Amino acid sequence: MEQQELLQEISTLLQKGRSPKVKELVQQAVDAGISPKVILEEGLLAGMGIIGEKFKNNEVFVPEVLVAARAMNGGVEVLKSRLVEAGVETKGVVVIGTVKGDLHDIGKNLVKLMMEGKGLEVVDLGVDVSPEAFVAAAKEHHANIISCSALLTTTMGEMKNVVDLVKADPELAGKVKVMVGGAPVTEAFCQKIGADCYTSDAASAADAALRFCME
Ligand code: B1M
Repeated sequence: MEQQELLQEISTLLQKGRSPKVKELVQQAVDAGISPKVILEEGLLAGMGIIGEKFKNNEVFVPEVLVAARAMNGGVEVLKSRLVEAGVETKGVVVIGTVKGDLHDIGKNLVKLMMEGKGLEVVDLGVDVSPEAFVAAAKEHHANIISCSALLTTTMGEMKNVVDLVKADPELAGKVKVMVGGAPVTEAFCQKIGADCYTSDAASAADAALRFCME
């Protein structure tokens, strides 16, 4: 199969939620020498983008989106070791999670992967994480950064609660940076809530986190 055809097939099968087949084709693409970044962006994320549009237009519903998400995670799993450089020493600690009330975790998982690839230790709190849990974990793990993901306009406000709790805490204020991201989040929103950094994608989130840890 040609490179473009293979990437197209990965996107199509992801949309159909065919997880084992997606994994198989991602492996085939890796073996064919296609870069993991291209496989991620032009195969997996392209397919997820189409599902997102169809979801918005009520052409597909939650069950279809869920199986597509599972296939996306399956594909990312195959790419994982190639996106993460092996054996890099820890350069800082990041506590990451999807905010309270929000169950979307694909973007958050990508951010985690990219940060690990930069040699950062990432403590993943999962989804539906309360501001208190972010703060408690940052203290427990002596984190440099709290990284919050939100995919819903109804949950992104939780990021302000995280920022406010950090600022009110003498142990964390001025020491722990709060980074925010996710589809509805913007630079303007980041500034409005007083967070330290917004990035639009996982790779730039990892670059920014590393910069903070090197300061
Ligand atoms: Co949901 N969902 N969903 N969903 N879902 C969206 C977000 C939506 C935009 C779809 C739509 O209507 N077009 C819409 C939100 C509308 C809004 O708020 N304005 C929506 C809705 C409405 C819902 C439900 C309410 C649906 C319902 O039940 N009626 C429900 C809510 C559940 C809840 O959270 N409480 C729901 C449920 C679900 C599923 C469970 C079915 C599934 C999630 C499965 C999972 O994550 N394990 C799902 C999915 C998959 C989506 C879409 C289709 C895809 C999201 C995704 O994974 N994208 C999404 C539509 C869309 O976004 N086009 C949609 C791929 C991912 C890589 O992108 O997460 O944006 P993203 O991450 C990017 C960047 O944003 C950035 O890096 C990544 C790329 O490099 N980034 C960060 C992310 N986090 C970061 C953190 C950082 C930095 C960068 O920190 C520093």
